[in-house]
Amino acid sequence: MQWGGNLLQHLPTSSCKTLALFYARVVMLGLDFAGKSTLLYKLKSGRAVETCPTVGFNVESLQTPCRISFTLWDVGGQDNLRASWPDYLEDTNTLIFVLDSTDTARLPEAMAVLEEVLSQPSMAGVPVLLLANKQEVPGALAPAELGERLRWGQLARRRWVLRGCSAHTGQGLQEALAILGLLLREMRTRDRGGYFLSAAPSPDAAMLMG
Ligand SMILES: Nc1nc2c(ncn2[C@@H]2O[C@H](COP(=O)(O)OP(=O)(O)O)[C@@H](O)[C@H]2O)c(=O)[nH]1
Ligand SMILES: [Mg+2]
Repeated sequence: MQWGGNLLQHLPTSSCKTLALFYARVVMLGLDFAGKSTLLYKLKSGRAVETCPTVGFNVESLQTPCRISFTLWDVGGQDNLRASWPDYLEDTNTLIFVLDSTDTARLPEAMAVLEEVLSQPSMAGVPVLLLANKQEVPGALAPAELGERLRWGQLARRRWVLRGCSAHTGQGLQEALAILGLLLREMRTRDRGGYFLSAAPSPDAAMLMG
């Protein structure tokens, strides 16, 4: 189940060929234990590696399927580390926010933290890819169920997409990368004075919004 429609079918088949290459900065945040570091290394190496709590950050260079190169910053999510998050947010092209779909008890905390991050001046207009991780766990909240619990404060003011995934099995990760590529490309269009924040979004824009 996905939230925001099947974006991949709306990707023009020619988009990979016509894409100008550029280098982007993507920051990945979320509560501790959401699975951020596991996601980072699964994306980098294809393997589910054992992680320990991140103190500071991890960073890797990756590519979207359309060959947009980006650095993915995985910043420690423990309570006492969150004060440093604003230091990482300057010049962020897209935020990935990871949710633990099995941790309904901490969902309100995750939403409050997301809201605070998005209220930083440097995050104005920055699109958000919400990853509902740990989908392979029986009883995990489906993305649509999570979507119904999302707060609409800062999210309503920007492009966002919610997808389910599993850093353990790799389920949903290629789709997530493809969507990330779309968001980065649109962000770039906006920076060039394109349609991204215009009053009448494109049909794809409508598909992307939750
Ligand atoms: N079942 C399951 N466990 C996961 C998944 N992703 C991460 N984990 C586990 O969740 C725990 C926290 O992962 P970690 O990547 O360190 O979380 P972080 O604090 O957000 O960086 C670890 O025990 C991971 O093995 C997933 O997709 N499914
Ligand atoms: Mg970590």
